[in-house]
Amino acid sequence: EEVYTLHDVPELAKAINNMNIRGSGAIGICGVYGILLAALKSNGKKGKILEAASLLKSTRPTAVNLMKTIDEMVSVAEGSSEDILEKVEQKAVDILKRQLQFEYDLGAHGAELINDGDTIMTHCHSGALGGSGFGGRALSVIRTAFEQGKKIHVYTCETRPYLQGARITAYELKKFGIPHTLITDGMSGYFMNQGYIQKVVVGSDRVAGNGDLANKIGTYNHALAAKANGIPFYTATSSHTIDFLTKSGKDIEVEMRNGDEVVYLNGTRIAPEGTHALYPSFDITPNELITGIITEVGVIQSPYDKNLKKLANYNSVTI
Ligand code: RUB
Repeated sequence: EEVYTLHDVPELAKAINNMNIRGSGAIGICGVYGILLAALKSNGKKGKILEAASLLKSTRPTAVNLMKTIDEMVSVAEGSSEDILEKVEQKAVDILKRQLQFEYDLGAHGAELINDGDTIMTHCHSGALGGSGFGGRALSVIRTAFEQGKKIHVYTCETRPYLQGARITAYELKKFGIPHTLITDGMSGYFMNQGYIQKVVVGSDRVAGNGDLANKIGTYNHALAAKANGIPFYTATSSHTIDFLTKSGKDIEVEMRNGDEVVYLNGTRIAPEGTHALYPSFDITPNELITGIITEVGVIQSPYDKNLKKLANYNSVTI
């Protein structure tokens, strides 16, 4: 496992921006501890906390957990420096515990959807190194089903250009002893159509109030293939990732990363000089392609604009 030692908030912001730390749950928790770090380094100065908040929020625009956890941290930074230090530290611990609880709870709800003998496809990485460590969100569902004794198999889908499905999800599945097979982004339609896959479970970077889903680029293609082949397509998320201020997927900012990340692989140029590349880091899957949204309070189904509202006041999420 790679270990990074980060000494200050600018280093943390760079690590998030450069995708050394990635996945919505993980960067949300890094936002929390980034604010705590700013508080500790400045001995509880509100100005430094606000500065850190705005730097960290500017790193990646699509995943909403980062914005929400930072706002939660900033909201308790009131009073004397001693008060601020104490409250910010307590809040950090509370948020981490809450996220872990979400992962256990949504894992239990999601596992009910998995049958003995299922092969489940997941995309990119929504796993244990993300979130607070039990399972990320998609892997929480998979891991819980596996630990219940269901004989499952996972197709982990690699994602260009960072290859997280191979490099991180496969690593974690191996660590948990879960049987798995690695495929690449373009293969999902074939395997679904040939009857290899019974369920698709992906993570989420943001769910809009109407149920539209922002997740790693390629998710939309999988959802289309799943619909065409009658395969249930789920996203595993939590109330914290549902953004009621975002009405639909059209309102979600999709992070456009540097095309050079596509053109270079491990520092070697793999396309001709002069070839230009594009890299939208996420895509939007419209709600009608989503069979269910797995959350810590249960599996939410269509009509999402009505049914998701039940979660609106949950855990200080505001409309
Ligand atoms: C990773 C990605 C993941 C979600 C959910 O994107 O899209 O599916 O973040 O992960 P990136 P989790 O690598 O660009 O950050 O369930 O761990 O929050």
